[in-house]
Amino acid sequence: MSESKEVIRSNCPRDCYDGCGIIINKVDGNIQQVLGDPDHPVSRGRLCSKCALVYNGVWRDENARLLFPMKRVGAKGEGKFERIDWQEAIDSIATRLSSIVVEQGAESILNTHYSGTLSLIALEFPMRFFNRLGATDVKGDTICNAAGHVAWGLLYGESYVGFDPRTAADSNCILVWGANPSHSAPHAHKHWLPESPAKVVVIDPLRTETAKQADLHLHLRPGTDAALAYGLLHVLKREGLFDQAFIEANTTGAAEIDSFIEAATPQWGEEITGVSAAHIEQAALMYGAGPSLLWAGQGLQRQSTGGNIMRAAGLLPALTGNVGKPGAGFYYLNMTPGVAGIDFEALEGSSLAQGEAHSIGHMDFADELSEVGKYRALFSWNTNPVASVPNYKQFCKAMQREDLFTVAIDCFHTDTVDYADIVLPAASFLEFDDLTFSYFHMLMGVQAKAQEPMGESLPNQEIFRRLSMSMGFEEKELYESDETLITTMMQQMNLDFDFDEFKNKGHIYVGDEAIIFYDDLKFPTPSGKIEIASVQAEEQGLPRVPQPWADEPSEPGTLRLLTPASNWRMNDSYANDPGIIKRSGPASVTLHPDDAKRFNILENDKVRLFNESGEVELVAHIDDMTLKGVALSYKGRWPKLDADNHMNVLHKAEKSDMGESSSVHSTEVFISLAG
Ligand SMILES: Nc1nc2c(c(=O)[nH]1)N[C@H]1C(S)=C(S)[C@@H](COP(=O)(O)OP(=O)(O)OC[C@H]3O[C@@H](n4cnc5c(=O)[nH]c(N)nc54)[C@H](O)[C@@H]3O)O[C@H]1N2
Ligand SMILES: Nc1nc2c(c(=O)[nH]1)N[C@H]1C(S)=C(S)[C@@H](COP(=O)(O)OP(=O)(O)OC[C@H]3O[C@@H](n4cnc5c(=O)[nH]c(N)nc54)[C@H](O)[C@@H]3O)O[C@H]1N2
Ligand SMILES: [Mo]
Repeated sequence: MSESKEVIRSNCPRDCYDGCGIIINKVDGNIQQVLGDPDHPVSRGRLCSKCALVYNGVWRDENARLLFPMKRVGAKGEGKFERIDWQEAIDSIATRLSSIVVEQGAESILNTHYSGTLSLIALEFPMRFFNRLGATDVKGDTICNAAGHVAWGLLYGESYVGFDPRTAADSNCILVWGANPSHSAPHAHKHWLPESPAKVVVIDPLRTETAKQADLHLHLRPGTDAALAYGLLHVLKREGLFDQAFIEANTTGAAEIDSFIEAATPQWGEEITGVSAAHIEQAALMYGAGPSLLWAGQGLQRQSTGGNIMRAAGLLPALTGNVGKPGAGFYYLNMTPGVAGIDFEALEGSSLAQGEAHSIGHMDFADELSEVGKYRALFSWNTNPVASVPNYKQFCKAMQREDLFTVAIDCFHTDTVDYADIVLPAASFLEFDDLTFSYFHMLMGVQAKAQEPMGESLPNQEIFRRLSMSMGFEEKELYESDETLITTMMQQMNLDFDFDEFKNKGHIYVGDEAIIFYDDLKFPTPSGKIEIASVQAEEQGLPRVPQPWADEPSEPGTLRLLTPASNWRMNDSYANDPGIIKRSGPASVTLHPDDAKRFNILENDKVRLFNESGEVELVAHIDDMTLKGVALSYKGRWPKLDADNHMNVLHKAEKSDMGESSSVHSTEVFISLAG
């Protein structure tokens, strides 16, 4: 009998800049392989190493996936559950929520969610339920990028559109500042950067693979970026590379930073940042040659003064006129669906909100949860907070409270699931139709259903339709079907074909040509200009202009611990895959050879990292890709797979200067040999 073969096009919905096109090969109705789509401009036939492993590994492994609703039968955190049926699960949640609403109000129900999947319906539709309920939102961006958004909001008026990467063809210089595409955007590292005619400058305390591939790497001391920005501006101004006409027409308050620029000589910059004066000169000339692009990474602002750093880095395009023309611009995040016309407010049902909206930030999450009686229920979906939030020890303790009714929705049996009273199994991106996007490239794609949901798992949106029903909610938006939602979004995007045709295409570009953002030189700030001096900032108790600040070097006995994106894990989503576990090895910390010598540490020694929050034991690696005084350990491991030796034990939950956001890369630790 001949085999029946089928090829399905889809797109990767992970929280990654790339947004790859995917091919799913089916034989006799079963998925054989998940590969990169050869016709997709980003993936070009290959997935990154991690996705190639897990999409052919744990994501399709029935033994690893959550298959049925369950209720807790052991202690919280123990991870012992018993299968129940969907109706019982949904009804028991609805009954409990309803009585909490009556007794204490819906704001005593916490909703934590983030970017486990970025497919639009599974990402946004559940918010209709929580808006209708009136739950307290744990603001997702405070774990990731809120400081940068606030900072560039003050400067440019917004930070949700940057440059269109297609414009790199017209660029002379790309400045990658505090991003590590070799891990966090592997295809941009492999294709987009090398293929652009532009010179590449990387600013990072680590000699990342992207830094190695660059024309110039500024190996700066962490937290000194604002000072470096002023050092670069000093050279640019001295060399006549400021665009005075642009500054006069399109910015406010430039004169107010003159004295800072004047004082920031390359020699001063070298002393403060550790980058040689010669490299500061060279980088400024490369950027100043223009047109130039600035890619500000999310690692850049995960600092105690991350907001000020982002504002200072953002001065470069403003003062050199690298805005609103081909090959020029600034980028932090592209809300591509918004550019394409999709109405986010409608998708997440903002109009269903009940009364005043309540929210807390991630840096307060553990404290808030520890306050007995304040919150009575916690929902966790599209996120695994036990593995990702600061103050790990305190957070786990709070999660053990018997009076906190906890519901976890995930595809896998994560550490967070272990603490749930009710566990609901989520269908994966291979198992339902949706739309996807890249937050870098101007690409929208389909997510195509390639198999039935595993076990009894359901897409997020269907879970919340059922919950709405059981709660007796009547608003019709809570019950809209996936078909209707997709049709509506495609209409908003003005597409002249249907979803079947979209599935054939796989993806579309928004705009036939590179979009030049801000070509009208209008900025959504109060003055309509780029606000170098900001009254809004002053009103928020922030400096009126970006300051040339730099963090003090670490105390002699301590190291600054950076925990950025790993090439093997997607946040904490892939940490349970056997192939990933094998390749990424045991939890380790990378130290500079001088630090290894200073603390008498040899390669592969077991070391103890500690601070007032706690301690962890890791294997030491020695490599001069870090700087003296800087330790590196990649994020995203599951605590339970590493005997609780988790980085976020050491992360104290201190807020950055803006947006109540994470300052995780400002963590200081002591080190000693273990045992
Ligand atoms: N030390 C340190 N900690 C950090 C960071 C750091 O740099 N250093 N970075 C922070 C950053 S930037 C972020 S964004 C956070 C991310 O932290 P998390 O939000 O915890 O990370 P994700 O891997 O995105 O978690 C997503 C979870 O969603 C699940 N999931 C996937 N698809 C679906 C679905 O369709 N439905 C449901 N219900 N679940 C699904 C996955 O299985 C996974 O368990 O971590 C933060 N934590
Ligand atoms: N493979 C993989 N890809 C991912 C993720 C993942 O976990 N794994 N996570 C996704 C998510 S949620 C996010 S938010 C993005 C994050 O991806 P990026 O935007 O690349 O941010 P990070 O990985 O946090 O950090 C990037 C770089 O910032 C550097 N950095 C740290 N401190 C400083 C500093 O003081 N100054 C400067 N200039 N640089 C500094 C780090 O050394 C690191 O190399 O990646 C996404 N893509
Ligand atoms: Mo993130």
